[in-house]
Amino acid sequence: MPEKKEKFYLTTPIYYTNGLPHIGHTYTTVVADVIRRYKRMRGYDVVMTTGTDEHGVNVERAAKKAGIPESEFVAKMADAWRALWDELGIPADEFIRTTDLKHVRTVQWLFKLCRENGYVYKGHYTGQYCIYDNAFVTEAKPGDNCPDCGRPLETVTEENYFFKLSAFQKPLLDFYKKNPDFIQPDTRRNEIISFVEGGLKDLSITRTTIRWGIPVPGEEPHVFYVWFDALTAYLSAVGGPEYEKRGCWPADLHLVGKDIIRFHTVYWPAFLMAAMLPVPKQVWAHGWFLMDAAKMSKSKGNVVLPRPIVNMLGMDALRYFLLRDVVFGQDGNFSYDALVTRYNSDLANGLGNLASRTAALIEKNFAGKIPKPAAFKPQDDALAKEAQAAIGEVLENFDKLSFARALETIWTVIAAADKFLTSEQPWALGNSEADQARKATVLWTTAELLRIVTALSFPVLPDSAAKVWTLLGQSEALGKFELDGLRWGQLAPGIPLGKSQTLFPRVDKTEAIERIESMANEELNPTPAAPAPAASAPAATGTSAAAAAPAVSDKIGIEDFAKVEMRVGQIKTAERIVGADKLLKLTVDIGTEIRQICAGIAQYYEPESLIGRKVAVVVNLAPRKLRGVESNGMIVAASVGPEGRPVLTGFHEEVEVGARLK
Ligand code: ME8
Repeated sequence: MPEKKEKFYLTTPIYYTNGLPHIGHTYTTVVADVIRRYKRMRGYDVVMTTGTDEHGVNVERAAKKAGIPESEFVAKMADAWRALWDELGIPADEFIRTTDLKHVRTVQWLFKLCRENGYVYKGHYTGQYCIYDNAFVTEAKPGDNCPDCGRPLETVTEENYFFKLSAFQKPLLDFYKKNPDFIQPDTRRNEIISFVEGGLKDLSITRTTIRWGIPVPGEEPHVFYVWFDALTAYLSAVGGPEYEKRGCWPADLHLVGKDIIRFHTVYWPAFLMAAMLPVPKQVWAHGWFLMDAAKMSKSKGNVVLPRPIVNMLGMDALRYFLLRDVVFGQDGNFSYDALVTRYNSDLANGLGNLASRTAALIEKNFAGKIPKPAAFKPQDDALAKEAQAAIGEVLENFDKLSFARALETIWTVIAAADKFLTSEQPWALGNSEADQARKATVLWTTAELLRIVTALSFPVLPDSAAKVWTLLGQSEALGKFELDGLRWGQLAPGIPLGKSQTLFPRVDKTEAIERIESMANEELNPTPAAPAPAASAPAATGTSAAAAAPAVSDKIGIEDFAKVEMRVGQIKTAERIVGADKLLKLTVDIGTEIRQICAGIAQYYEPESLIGRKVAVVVNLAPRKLRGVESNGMIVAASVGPEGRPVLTGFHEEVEVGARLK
């Protein structure tokens, strides 16, 4: 452990404010929080920064759409991001907004340094620009789509200030060579090295086509290019021009997704080198969470939200799943099924069960006090050896950010303890002195193992590990416990167990997934007038009139109503969805095409009774997935009674399929 507390400064990306956080953003922030907790337990003085990237065309457009000034729009969004991180227990130590004055000053200062050192000049640039990614695509032709997001590029010509990125090809390559750990994982480092070896073009770092940005002093209407602006946030969060006073810079670790690695490993170190400022020590690019093999995005309607999962299973379950199920660095598919399966097997049946079983046995046999072990048998020693070896292995894997491996090791030890209890059967031992001594040894061994796995899993499971720690009678706050001192054999006999609390109640998989999806639908498509709770409201399963009904007092103009395109549809087929007892999968003829729509009416309508029936369909809803089945539209139904029974609309006269409802 470091003598004097060594600093560790880590960052997540500064997220865009034109949308709200989904599981992808949550992933990066959770990983940062795990590292922060882990490093604190290794004796470091850790500072973690996250924040919001608030400038650029996208925000300008989103604010216009919302009908409010940009500053008001971004303030609301930044509040929402910050509030969610607080709610999830992963708040930043420094939350930086790119509209903060201290940030504005830092960006202007960095530009001045780069310019004074001869790395900035004025020129013209015409290129194909992706307004969604805020980047020119140098190799694109007019009419091309963005290679990253697939959306159409726009031709943009403007007077710019350019940054002499071309001058940094050699310095960057030398830097990568001297600092082989700068870019992680290795596959990404190789990609970046070949990109830089291919030659670097100068980079335009100001814009005149954008209004909503940080002004270049004395050069209005130039504003800074969003990446020159955003990357600098890492520095403005910890002192900006006075970074030396705070002592955090250079960053020890920038955590990013693989989508933005080039900005962090080519542009960012080049800007800093040009300004003669220290360069970060490491950039770690993780993979993407995918939904059906595609990167999540709200426009595709395939985002997973964190809150419904946390409401159903708890934050620790989400943290565990994110870190356990995907190898850090690689892409992974997100599936609710895998999430709940892991929850039940590893948390409810694994750690939760071991903790409650051990505590109950100690309670019953030793009046709730940690027993004093007697002579150890070879099987006890074997378990001790396994747990002791796991300490080193887990720390090594946490150091390498191999979270899945670290957790796998911890859970192998948990399984070994379960097996140990089952084979030693302390409950079957009698009251003779020898039996009592054996019981004490077995239960002390299990409790000691539990103490070790609890300390090791704290960075990932902070709430539940703290509960088990208290249960084991440990008074020191687990977050302050120093992992370097963790050894087998430290559990003191005689201390009373603490309060027992439910850790991970087992859940029914089908029901849990239905509830999570239902809450997610409600969050993505809020129903202001819906009286029933999100989890049970049929509105949330894609059927009901409540979803389309405005709040009674909220009058809307005809132009708002006109946005909803409702047509007469005829149901062609209807079937139940395995594992989703509320949902029916329908195919519906809407005049121009046959659509697949899921409707939460299975408890009230037999599929066969629906064939041929004409119903009102909202046809211009963004597609979404319900229980993994695509739903492209919504069947309108009245929501009746306190339980919100859906009653389908009908027509008393002959109507043509596809006719619009106005
Ligand atoms: O790029 N899987 O912001 P952003 C895993 N403002 N991680 C994901 C993900 C997914 N499906 N989707 C998003 C920006 N992320 C810039 C950054 S930094 C100076 C400026 C995570 O809101 C991942 O960390 O688009 C990714 O790099 C980041 O969110 C992108 O966030």
